[in-house]
Amino acid sequence: MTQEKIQKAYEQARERYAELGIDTDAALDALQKLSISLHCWQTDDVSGFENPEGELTGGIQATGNYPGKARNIEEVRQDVVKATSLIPGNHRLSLHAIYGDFGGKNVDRDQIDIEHFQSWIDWAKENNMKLDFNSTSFSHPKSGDQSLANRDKAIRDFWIEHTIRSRKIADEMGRQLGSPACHNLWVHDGSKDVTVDRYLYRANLKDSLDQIFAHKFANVKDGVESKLFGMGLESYTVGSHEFYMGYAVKNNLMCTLDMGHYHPTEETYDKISAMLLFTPEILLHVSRPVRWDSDHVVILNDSVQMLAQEIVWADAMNKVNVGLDYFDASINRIGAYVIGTRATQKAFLMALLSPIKKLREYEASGSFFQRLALLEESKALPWSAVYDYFCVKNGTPAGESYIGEIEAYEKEVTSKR
Ligand code: RNT
Ligand code: ZN
Repeated sequence: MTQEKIQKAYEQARERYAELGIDTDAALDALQKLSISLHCWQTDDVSGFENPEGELTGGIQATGNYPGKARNIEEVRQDVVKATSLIPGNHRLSLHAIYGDFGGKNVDRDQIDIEHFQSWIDWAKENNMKLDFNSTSFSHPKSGDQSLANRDKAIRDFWIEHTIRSRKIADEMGRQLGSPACHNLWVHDGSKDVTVDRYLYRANLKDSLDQIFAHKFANVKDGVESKLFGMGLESYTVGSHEFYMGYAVKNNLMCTLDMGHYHPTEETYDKISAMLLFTPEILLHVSRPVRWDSDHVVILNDSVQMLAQEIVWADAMNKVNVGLDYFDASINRIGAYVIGTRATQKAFLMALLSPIKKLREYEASGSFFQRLALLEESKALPWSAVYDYFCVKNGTPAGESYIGEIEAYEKEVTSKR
């Protein structure tokens, strides 16, 4: 596809959309403002730098053994730079606490501090990126099954200290980079089999969170993420959806909605308009569960499209923080980033280009056949010509042409690791 052809196709698309009263240039401006938070853990299957060879625990698992995973901080950065060069727009990077610049030293989780992330902040500045942050409860000798909800107060205190420090680091990232950092709190906490003291663990978790959030930070937006279950922890989850929904509403925090954390037929999109009435903002983990919380690479499926529609139609793009969360170790990892981020952008673009005014008119007048017909027809409008143009405008490859670039990077860089 030449630039000329892309330009021509865009002009035709613009005319077609104009017939429906849709302004493609306005949609492009809105898409340009959408900063997606790329999850650093796709580069190395959630290994981090404390003990890259160690086991991933905490009820989550990365499956696959594709060669070329990042082994250290330089390689993570190099891969993120490569991925973002193939994704149009300006994006954020979400770090986990195990990705600190520890300089070969053993820094325990209750000892992490700003100094271990200063080089990330400097790197982010140089690369024109903003940062988000996550405390890390898994893959540690004190992880156990319940982290912040553990029966043992010493264990809870350890994770409380870790999480407060994580939020402090996020605050400094937000301050230095001039954009509040989202801090996401996801901890594993459950049990494998029938549990009788369910109230006790939840009371423990609530108390731990109260201590954590008693500390106020001006440059952090706090999200709390629920989960349906963890692997090996199938019978009981302390931090269930009801638990965190209640906690977030009471404490004016964001709920983090991970698309893999609900029942298989339960859709995330329908939670947006309900939650925004009761919580300040939302943090999203765009993901793709296949039969379970499998964290497959995001694709342009119905769930992601409907999620984007809900956000756009609720006029909530400035209240929803879009982050990704998947870790596929079975395919080229940089390719995984590029596919998932571009798919997320496409979903938002389609939503921004939907004939919502007309759809609302149909709905208000009870014209339901017409509403469904227009929804169906709008799926096939030439949004991809608009996306190609968006890519060219941002100096990134349009269409499938990024495949060759990732193959070249694999040949020159990742296959030699
Ligand atoms: C796990 C949660 C959590 C993690 C990351 C690594 O089920 O989705 O968000 O995937 O923090
Ligand atoms: Zn998640």
